Amino acid sequence: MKIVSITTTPVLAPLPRPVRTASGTIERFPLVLIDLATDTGVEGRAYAAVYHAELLGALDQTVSALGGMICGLSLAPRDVHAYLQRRCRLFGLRGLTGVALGGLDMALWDAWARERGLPLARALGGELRPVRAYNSVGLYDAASVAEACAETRAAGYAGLKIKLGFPTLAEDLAAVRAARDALGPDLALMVDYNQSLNLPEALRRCEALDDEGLEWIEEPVAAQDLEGCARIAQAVRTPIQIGENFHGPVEMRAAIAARAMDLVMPDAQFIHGVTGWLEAAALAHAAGLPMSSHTFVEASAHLLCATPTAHWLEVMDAAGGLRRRPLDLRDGMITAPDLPGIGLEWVPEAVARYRA
Ligand code: SMN
Ligand code: MG
Repeated sequence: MKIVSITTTPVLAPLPRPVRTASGTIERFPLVLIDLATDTGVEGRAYAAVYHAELLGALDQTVSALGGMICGLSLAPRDVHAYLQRRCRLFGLRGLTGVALGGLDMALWDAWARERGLPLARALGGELRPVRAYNSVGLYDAASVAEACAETRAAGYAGLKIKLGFPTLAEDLAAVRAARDALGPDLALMVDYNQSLNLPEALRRCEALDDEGLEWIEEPVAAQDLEGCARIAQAVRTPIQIGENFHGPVEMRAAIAARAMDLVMPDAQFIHGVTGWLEAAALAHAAGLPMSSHTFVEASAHLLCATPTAHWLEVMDAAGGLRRRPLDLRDGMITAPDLPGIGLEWVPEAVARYRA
């Protein structure tokens, strides 16, 4: 079976509300929808994402360009992945080229699993099973966070992640305490600084948050500052979580070597797709690190079924406004659809409406 074409569709996907972070706000999610066609009629479907609407055109062109390099090749996802790694060696696979590879790789595995009539989780040798899921929202102060908590409880999630990084520690603490009160004792609470603090301030704030019963503190400092991350992880009892900014499994290997985190959460796209995720899952297993997902909820619900140290599934539903099927969330757990591949289908009217 050969790859005959890759079609891309840039969209600004609608969100229930903008996602405010300490490092910028996402009003609508800039996505490139990827459709891969083969000579036998089997299709593959996935998407790539970039957080800045201004870069959507560049991502679209990058996915198309890398897609052009693989037309005519056999549909063997690992071989195609290795081929693209070789082809891109001079420029490298960080940034747009890396996320384009990640999106294409997901589409390749989707087609590969569909061809076998198996959900991706089973095609990877895992059983399709429920995975513990948390709702991931933006920055809410103490006065407004209760509403996000109520929605999270009502929807049936097992936890909530809020952004932090207000001008003062007092505001961060107040938001955490208000969220904890509103969530009740049974739901987990995570916080995410999106790399917004310098090291002394991160040490001060993380130490101050240490008795708040948090599931984790995410990206307190620049994700590339592995030494800084390691110092915080050493100093604080609450687990430090990083991983969404690992560009490929090699960067995760470096973070493990530096003891930069207690928990790890690669992003299916940034880690270079399903192929990169499986390598990352092996690294996490060998290092004894619980591994969670970042965005890309549809593919991640499958991937965590094939992850020995699977921990939490993040629901930051970037493509939810375009997707045909709602997420299957029950008793705090999400199960990927029992359909061939990732099980992703778009609503054509929504795609046409939000096309960029
Ligand atoms: C995040 C990053 C980018 C877009 C939305 C959310 C965040 C997360 O860091 O962990 O979900
Ligand atoms: Mg994060």
